[in-house]
Amino acid sequence: MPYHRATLSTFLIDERRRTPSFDPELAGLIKDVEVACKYIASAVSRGRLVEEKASTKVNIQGEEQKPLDVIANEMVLQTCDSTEQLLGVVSEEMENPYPIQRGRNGRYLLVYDPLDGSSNLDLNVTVGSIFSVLRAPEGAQELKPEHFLQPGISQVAAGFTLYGPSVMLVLTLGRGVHGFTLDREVGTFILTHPDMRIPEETREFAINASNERFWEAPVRHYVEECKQGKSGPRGVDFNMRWIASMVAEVYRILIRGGLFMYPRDTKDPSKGGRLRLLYEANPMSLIVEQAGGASWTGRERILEVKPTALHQRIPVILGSRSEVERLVSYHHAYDQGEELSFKSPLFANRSIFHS
Ligand code: AFP
Repeated sequence: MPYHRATLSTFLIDERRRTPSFDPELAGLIKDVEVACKYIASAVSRGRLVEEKASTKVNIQGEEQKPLDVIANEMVLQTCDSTEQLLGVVSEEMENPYPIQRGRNGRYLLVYDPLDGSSNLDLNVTVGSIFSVLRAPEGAQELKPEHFLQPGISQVAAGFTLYGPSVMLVLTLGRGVHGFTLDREVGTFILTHPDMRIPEETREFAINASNERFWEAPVRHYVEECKQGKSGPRGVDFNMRWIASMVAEVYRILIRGGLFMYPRDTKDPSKGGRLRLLYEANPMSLIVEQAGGASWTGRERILEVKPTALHQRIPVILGSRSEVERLVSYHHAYDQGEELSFKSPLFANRSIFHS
C-alpha cells in the first residue's frame, strides 16, 4: 500500500512551498474540480443505472446529448456553485456562461468539457472530463462571454480525467504535468505519474482515416508516408490508432508518444475544424507542451490563437515534438507552393524548425 505517496491535496500544499507565487485560491478551486470529477467518475461507472434520470436535447454544438453529458454538466455546476474563487464557468454543453452567485469577487474562470468522447459511452470505452482555468479580468464583477476569449497561453491550470479501467486525473499548473490515480477504496487521488514527459521516439499516429478525402495535401502526405512504413521514406513501420475519445488519445501520447490529428478539412468548411478551441484544444495543448510535446493547427501554435467565440472549433495536430514539427513543415512547404512528392528533398528529413 503506497502510504508514502503524495495525494492531490498534499501535492497542492507542496506546490505552495515550491512556488511562493502559487495562489492558495487556485488550489481551492482545483480541489472543487477534483470533487466534481469524482462525482462524474461514479456516475460514469454506473452507466445505464443512472442514465434514465436525465433529459437530453441537441446541445449548442448541434450534437445530440447523451444522458451522462447532462448529468456530468450538472455535477460540475452543482459542485462549483459555491466556489467563491470562481466568477463563472462555461461548458461545451451550455450556450452561455454561467455566473457563480457566491463568486462575485472570484478571480478565476472555469472552462470545461464535462464528458469528452461521450459518443463512446454505449461501448463502455474510456471517456473523460477536460478543464481549463483562466484569470478573470481584474475587478470584473459581472460575468461576460468575452472574459473567456483569452489565448491558451493565459491558462493558469489545465487538466483532464480519464474514466477508464482506473480513474485518473492529469494536471498542469504550468510547471510540468502530473498524473494521479483514484484509489477508489479511500476516495483519494494519489500521485502515481509525477513529471510526465512525452517520449520523442514514436511509431504511432492517430487520425480518423474515414475523413481522408477531406484532408489537405500535407496531412495526406504525412499519413501516406507513415502507411508506407519500412518501404517508404520514413524507413520504419508505424501503427495507426483511433479511439474517438481525445482524453484517451492524449493520455496514450503522454505515455507512449505519437501524433494525434484532427486536422483542417473540407467536410464542413464553416466549422474550421472538429475540436473545440476553449474546451479541448487549449487545455490539451498546455498539457502536451508542458510534457515536452508540441501542439499546432498545422500553421499556428494553438496556445497563441486568440479565440473569437466561446464554441469556436479549430484544427489540432499534437504530440511528440519532432512529428508535429515535421507536419508543420509540410504545411509551410505546401503554402509556399512546393511540390509534395516523395521524390522531393523536402520529404527526406527536413523541418522548418531544423532545416
Ligand atoms: P464526443 O464527446 O461527441 O464523443 O466527441 C469527442 C471528440 O470531440 C474527441 O474526443 C474525439 O477525438 C473526436 O470527437 C472524435 O471524432 P470522430 O467522431 O470523427 O471519431
